[in-house]
Amino acid sequence: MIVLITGASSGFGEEMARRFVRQGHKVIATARRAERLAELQRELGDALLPVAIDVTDAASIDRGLAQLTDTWKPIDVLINNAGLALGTEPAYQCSLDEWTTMIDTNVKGLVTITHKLLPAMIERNTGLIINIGSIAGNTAYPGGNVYGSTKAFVEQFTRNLRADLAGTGVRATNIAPGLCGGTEFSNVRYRGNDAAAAKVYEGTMPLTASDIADAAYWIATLPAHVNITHIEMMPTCQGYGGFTIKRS
Ligand code: 8X3
Repeated sequence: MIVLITGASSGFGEEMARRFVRQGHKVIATARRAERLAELQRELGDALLPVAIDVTDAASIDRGLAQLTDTWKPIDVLINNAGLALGTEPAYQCSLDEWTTMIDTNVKGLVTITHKLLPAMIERNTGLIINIGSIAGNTAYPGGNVYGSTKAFVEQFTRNLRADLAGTGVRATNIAPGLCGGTEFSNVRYRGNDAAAAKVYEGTMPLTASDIADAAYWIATLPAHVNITHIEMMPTCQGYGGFTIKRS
């Protein structure tokens, strides 16, 4: 298989790249940070092709895809992993710039690269798009505001892809993880406040990037007639809360 992964310079993306390469597949690892991708290639060898792409910039996606030689062009799996959360403040205290950054990456970036790769999958009548969503796309929580909404988009976009793709050989999946540690996710969300980020995982055994890679690899290696549409993953220490009622 040839697998293109966005946001492959760290976290889930990096771990998924390792998983697919170690299982004998080829990975096009994309991210903005070219030096991190080069490091990953030194670790994994020539089965990993580093391509610097900023998914928020359509021209950058075009430039990256134009670098692919014929042997790398028939992409079997697109993993839309690039994404981020910024902040946990209530909506009325948030920065519009941060909201826009999340929408640009989690929504616009994801649909742009999908739009560019989907026609070739349809033409070959085979392909799989794995979108990385979040439990925040299905469950509202204080401070989730735009982050959760972008992930709700990912959920519904995946379902709507299924609606259009039924009867073609192309599959689509949303993996929606809950609390997941060992990545930069919370450090980014808390804007570099590593102590606040670490607190998120205190006293828990969260999911790890390896757990997400397990799910992605399982989904990608199922028989061609099986489509996992949505998979929600939580660590066993996590569950659902109730509704909030503020009483005066
Ligand atoms: C990551 C999970 O709970 O921080 O998407 O929103 S959560």
